[in-house]
Amino acid sequence: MNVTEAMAKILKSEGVEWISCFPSNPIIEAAAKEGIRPIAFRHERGAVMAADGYSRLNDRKKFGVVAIQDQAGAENAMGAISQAFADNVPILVLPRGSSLERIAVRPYFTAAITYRDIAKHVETISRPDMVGSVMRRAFHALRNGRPGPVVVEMPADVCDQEIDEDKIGYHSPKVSIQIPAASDITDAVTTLLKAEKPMIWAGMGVLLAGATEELKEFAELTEIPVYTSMPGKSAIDERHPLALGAGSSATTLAAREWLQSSDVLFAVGSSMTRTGYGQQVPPGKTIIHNVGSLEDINKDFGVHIALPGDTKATLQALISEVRSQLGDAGRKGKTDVVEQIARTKAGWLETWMPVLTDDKEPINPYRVIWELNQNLDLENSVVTHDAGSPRDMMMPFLTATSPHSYIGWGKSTHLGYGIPLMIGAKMAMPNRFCVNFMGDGAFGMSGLDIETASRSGAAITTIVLNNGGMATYPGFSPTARETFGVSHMYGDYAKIAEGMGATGITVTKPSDIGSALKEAQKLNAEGKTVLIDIHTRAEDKRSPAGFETVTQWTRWD
Ligand SMILES: Cc1ncc(C[n+]2csc(CCOP(=O)(O)OP(=O)(O)O)c2C)c(N)n1
Ligand SMILES: [Mg+2]
Repeated sequence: MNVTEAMAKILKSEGVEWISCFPSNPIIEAAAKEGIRPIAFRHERGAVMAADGYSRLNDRKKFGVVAIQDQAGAENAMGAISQAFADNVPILVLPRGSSLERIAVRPYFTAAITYRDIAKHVETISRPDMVGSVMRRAFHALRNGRPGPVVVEMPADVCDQEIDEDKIGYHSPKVSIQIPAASDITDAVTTLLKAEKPMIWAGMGVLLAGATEELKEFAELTEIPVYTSMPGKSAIDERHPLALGAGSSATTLAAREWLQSSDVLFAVGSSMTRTGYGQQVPPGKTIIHNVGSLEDINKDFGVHIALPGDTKATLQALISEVRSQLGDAGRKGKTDVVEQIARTKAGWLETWMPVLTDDKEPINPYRVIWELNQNLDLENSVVTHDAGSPRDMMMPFLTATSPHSYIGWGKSTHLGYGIPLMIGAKMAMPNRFCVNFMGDGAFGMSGLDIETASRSGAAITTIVLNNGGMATYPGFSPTARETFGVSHMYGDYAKIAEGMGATGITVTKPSDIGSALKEAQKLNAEGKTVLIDIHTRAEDKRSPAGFETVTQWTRWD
């Protein structure tokens, strides 16, 4: 067998069931021969984004694998790999490489060099007998330490060479669980129980560690409310009385209030990265920080008690410490935190109800979110936003229920991620209704992968908020916009979807959104991909700030 075939055998032995790809790379054929299904996307970025979606829902037990060609293919994939890197998502990227003698010769693009800044681990197979050790390091990096893209570049001359099966020498790496020091666990619990107004900041690490039950139990035992970061959304059921909500730069009023006034913040399963796509943490708080990657502790904040280690094991240790300090019931029912949250939530929702239930035309995008909450079986769905205003409108208002019922993503937020991300999600959870919520600008970045969804049978639903422009930038470049039409665009997206084998539904009346969503769920269950083109207006209101409206334009006026 040759080195490429040896790699396919290793992938098979690691339980890889499918790979996303864009031809050509001989691993596609070798994988197919091993019974690993290749799904070709319309663009390398889409293939990477789908691998990302698959990994996010598999909690580091299975990984998205993506195969692409050298040069143009490897160059084209960079945006999506950068996004997976920014969000700490473990994917295996397999770019074909040139023959070894071209690696340092201009203008050849060498992924193993250029990807170093956007990958957790990068390696080239530079000799046939290295395939086993390179792949061992790759799977170790996927399973252990900070998650992130892992790249194995496959030089053409090396990968075409023969290798005896008994020389592959692959060893499958296991997960190593690390736990914080016992004295730090005791200090953390003592500090949290003494605090005046503690809160929990839960990140994606809670989901990846499969620690959502432990998070709930710890919050209930201590009556400490839980905020989730954008990637952490769905780590707690947002109907839970201790749930404050999730945040990008927008969030719920309850979350904002707690973030402002809490004295002790316990970050769990979160890198606590300062980002414009997240809530800010005001100075002066005592910070307790759990995360798997030690290098994230003291990165953006001075941390008082560091709990580096596996998030599930850490929460379990904290739960037993609370029990040993307070007894089995903890302090359940002994604080008025639940009432405080309920009061804030009720007042906030009351002010937002006219927006959420707005029945004017063109449709208010918040009304679409309201209808999603009413018409989806939320526990059995996976919902995601896209870059720009769809993200900030969804974050406070779409109710995440079961773990992974929502995918919050984006630290550089690549427009158009939503469609391929949902194809990957559907591959991971074929029985869930997978829906992405994007603007018409975002559609332009990945719209042709609707055809990938139709062709592959990964039946997803795409909602396009068709406002004919970019509401994300209301006052942006007035001369360029008014004189030259920059940021205006048009399209009959339902018709485009029909041309790609999907069902297109156009909605212009708020009262028709619910039935369109029901129809989409029925069609997806029958294996048919759906696009709902909703004629919306630009909407600038963001939670929890005021209701000021800046944007006056809309194409449908
Ligand atoms: C690849 C990429 N380029 C640029 C951006 C910056 N960006 C964020 S939102 C946005 C406009 C989105 O327009 P649309 O999808 O129509 O949503 P709307 O603003 O109208 O709600 C742009 C250009 C981005 N996120 N990703
Ligand atoms: Mg738009």
